[in-house]
Amino acid sequence: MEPLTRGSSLAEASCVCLGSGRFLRAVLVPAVEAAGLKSIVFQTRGNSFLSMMYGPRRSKGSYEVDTVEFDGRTLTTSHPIIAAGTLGTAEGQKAWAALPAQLPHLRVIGVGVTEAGLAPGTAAMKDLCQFLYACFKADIQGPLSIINTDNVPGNGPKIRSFVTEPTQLSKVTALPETSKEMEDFLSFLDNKVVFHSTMVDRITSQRVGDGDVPRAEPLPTKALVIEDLGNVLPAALEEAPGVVIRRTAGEIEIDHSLKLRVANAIHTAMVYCMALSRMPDTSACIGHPLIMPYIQALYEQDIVRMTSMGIPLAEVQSVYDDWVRRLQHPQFGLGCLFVSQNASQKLGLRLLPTIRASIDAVGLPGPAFAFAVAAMLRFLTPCGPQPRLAPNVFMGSMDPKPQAQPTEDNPKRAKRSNGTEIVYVGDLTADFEAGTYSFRDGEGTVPRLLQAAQAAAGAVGLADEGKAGRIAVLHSAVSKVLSLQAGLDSVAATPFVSLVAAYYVKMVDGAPCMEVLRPIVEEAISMKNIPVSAREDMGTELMRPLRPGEIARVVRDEMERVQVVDLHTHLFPPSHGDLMLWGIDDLLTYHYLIAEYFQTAPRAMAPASFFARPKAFQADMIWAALFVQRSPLSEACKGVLTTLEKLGLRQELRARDLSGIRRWFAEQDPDAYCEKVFSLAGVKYCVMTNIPFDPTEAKHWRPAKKAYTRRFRSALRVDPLLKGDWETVSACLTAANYPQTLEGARQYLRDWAETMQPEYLMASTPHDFQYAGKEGDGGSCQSSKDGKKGGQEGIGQGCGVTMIDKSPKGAELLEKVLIPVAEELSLPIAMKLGAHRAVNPSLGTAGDGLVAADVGDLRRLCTAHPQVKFLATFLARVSQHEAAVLANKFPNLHLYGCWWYCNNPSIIREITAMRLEILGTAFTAQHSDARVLDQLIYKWSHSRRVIGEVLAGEYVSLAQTGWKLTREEVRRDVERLLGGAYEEFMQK
Ligand code: FIX
Ligand code: ZN
Repeated sequence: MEPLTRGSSLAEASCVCLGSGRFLRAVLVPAVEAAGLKSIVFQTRGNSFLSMMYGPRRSKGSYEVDTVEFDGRTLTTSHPIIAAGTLGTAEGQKAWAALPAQLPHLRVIGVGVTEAGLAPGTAAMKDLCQFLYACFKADIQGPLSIINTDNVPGNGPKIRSFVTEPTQLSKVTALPETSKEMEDFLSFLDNKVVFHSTMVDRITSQRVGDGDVPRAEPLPTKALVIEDLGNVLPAALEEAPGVVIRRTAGEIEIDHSLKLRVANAIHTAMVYCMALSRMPDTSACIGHPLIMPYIQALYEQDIVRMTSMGIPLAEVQSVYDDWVRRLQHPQFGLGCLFVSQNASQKLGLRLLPTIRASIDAVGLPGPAFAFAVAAMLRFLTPCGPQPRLAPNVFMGSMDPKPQAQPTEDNPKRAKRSNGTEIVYVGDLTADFEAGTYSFRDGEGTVPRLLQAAQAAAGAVGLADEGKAGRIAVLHSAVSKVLSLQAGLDSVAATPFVSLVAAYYVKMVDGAPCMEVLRPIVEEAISMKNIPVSAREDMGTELMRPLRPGEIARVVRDEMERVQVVDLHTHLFPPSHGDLMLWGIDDLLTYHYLIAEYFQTAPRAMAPASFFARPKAFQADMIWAALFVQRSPLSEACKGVLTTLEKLGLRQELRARDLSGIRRWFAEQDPDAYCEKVFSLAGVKYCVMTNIPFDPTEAKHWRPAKKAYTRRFRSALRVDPLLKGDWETVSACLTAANYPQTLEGARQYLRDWAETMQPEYLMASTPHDFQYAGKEGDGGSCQSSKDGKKGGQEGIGQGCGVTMIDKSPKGAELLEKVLIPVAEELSLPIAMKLGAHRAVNPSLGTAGDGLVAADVGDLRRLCTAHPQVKFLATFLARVSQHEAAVLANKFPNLHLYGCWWYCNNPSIIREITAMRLEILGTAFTAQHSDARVLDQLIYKWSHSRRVIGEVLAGEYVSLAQTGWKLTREEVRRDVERLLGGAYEEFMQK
């Protein structure tokens, strides 16, 4: 053995590692290195590590570790060590025994030998004992800390007992010569050596193509917890990243319980339903519409109850937050079937403590927890023919594949299938295509019990009269399993067992487990189901006065957490086929970017020829001009970057790889992707813009209304009315057999409102719009086109039914069609004021500009119609102040959002601050106006950040007056600003 770098000496080492496995290399050595300690690493068998360090690839005495960040970037770090050795050769053994005599500064002995090595009489324990004896002989003063990285609770005392047990001692090669020496050695172990208990945690695999380099997730908050009751560890170790030192007895047990009951339990609760739904890997939870809210419900309804053990909520919450983040690392998912092993045992270890805590506290754990147990039992139910397999191995079958067929409406939808049988561990296999898996569960007691119950239930029959009998048979099997495996046979547990049985029966009777889960999640989302006591636990934290220094962080958290209502978008659900815009080409051809492109486009690229080309061509042009030849600095460009980055496409973005980005989008299924976007963007629901005058859209409503998810609500858009575009209106009336009268137009709106069930009626005003007030109120309607007095001009009989012989103007149609219908149907009118359409007509939508609208129009409307509610947003920055003052005067007016040219961070900042100062929280801070689904991701992420910064600033100035604020109040205000105030206004 020789030092790896010239000029260094073995004597510099203060840490020796027995083993060279991933935890030692990716956790312990970097930790002691951060504390300024140098290490020697001995592998227990073979010589791969040794030859890497000394062989031709020898790289200045360091080995590498790859850390894959959450955004996909890989960070490679080098870790210098003093020397490396192996216990796999006689020579290495000798070097090992001779080492302590050369290490005057030895303080830490790392032991990483796998769980099997942690037993009495193993080679590893012998080697450790040998080494400690050599330390004793060398009179090392210590204290010596044994730090094990094998993650076995109570590992410190366990290793101590293995090392000191007599048979072990008798194996030490250089036996203590006399019994006196043996006594001295034992007292050395007692006095100079501390066997610390530890907990280690970092998911680590290996670099692709180079098994010698560990590839790890970012350091978790508690990568290495060490119990140090006697305070003997080198002090600097406490500062090392990922290291937590516990100095009070019992603390590390709490760390273990937290890991079991939060992280491990969540893994167990998710993998069975995921595997049954044919998801091979836990990372499929990322953006999944049901799995992530399910996890949240498990936590909020039950897991959080760890506070009853005296653990502060903040601690439980931080373990949960850390785990949820790690779970969503796209590159460190674990095989669902791999995690599913030893189900019954895990039921006892990971789920039972929480089930008991909830039963004790409120009598019944939440439905999500009952579902978790039911899904596990469904997984453990042998299904279909049972071929001859190894003893205690059974076959199960997954849920049927969802029936999503490509439709004409949705050509982008494509299904791929390439499943084959895989070995997921040892002799167990799965075929995600065929939907089968083999599994083992201890001695097979539970699967056999469930199998027998299935057979008995089958014999009772599926007929109606047999149904109750079947249910009783299955119910009693579930109850037996839970009493056998989890001791859940008390009277107190009965309601829980019944709930598990109810879900289980549904699943074995054919309901896919995701369908059983869906209503549970929906109910949890609506928060109805969170038990009162859990709310109380959380309440303590929510109601604690915040320190000024915490405000910014709490506001940021709450801003991230809130599910927003997006009250105006141009989005459509997947059921609307091509009307749903999504994906990279739609993102790049957003009209904001088209306008930006034409600012500098070559003369040869005339708008007409640009628009005549396919969308992909247009996207290529824009990509090249705005993202390759220039830096994408504008808000619209940055939006594309944020969106792609949040979708996990950072690598492609960095490589400016448009084809790679396109490939990624081509693989997405529109329905699943749509849910993913809503969940990534944190949008509860959005309001669409539904235009009955547009035939391509109208066909999705009539004759049969398309069904769409709770994510989409409708708004009935009537711009042609305010524009005074009687030509369009009357063409639509004629086509649909309505008379060309004002009453015809009103009936047309009533009928469409009946069809669309809109949230509100909506219109943007033309740039020359003028509204003078209500007839008879001293005001009059004026024409939108020529500014002449409107009144009854152009209409046969005012609001009557006579045919119209001249075109009515915009303000008149507002007054005589829109307002009466809004009043009659109690629908608010949403106004968008300040657009100047077609400033450059050749650019289409991209050619719309802005004017400073007359805020007085809105004032006159609010005055003239106090019984009608108006939602309003202005496009020009100059209008914002006057509008805020107006909203302060009229309870029937609600301001919303920073629209279009105001949707830039600098202007959002200014408008939001001004609105908060004038209106408090009685307004809606933002709407996205997204036209392309994916834009929800960036528009909301950017806005959350800016609005949060402004709000935090306002709170800090509140705090300066001595005003105490709680997280609950911050949460209430944030919810109000991003949807709550709108919903309150709508309820008014
Ligand atoms: O009138 C509107 O709803 C505007 O939002 C649109 O006309 C505009 O094109 C837009 O998309 C702005 O964001
Ligand atoms: Zn819009």
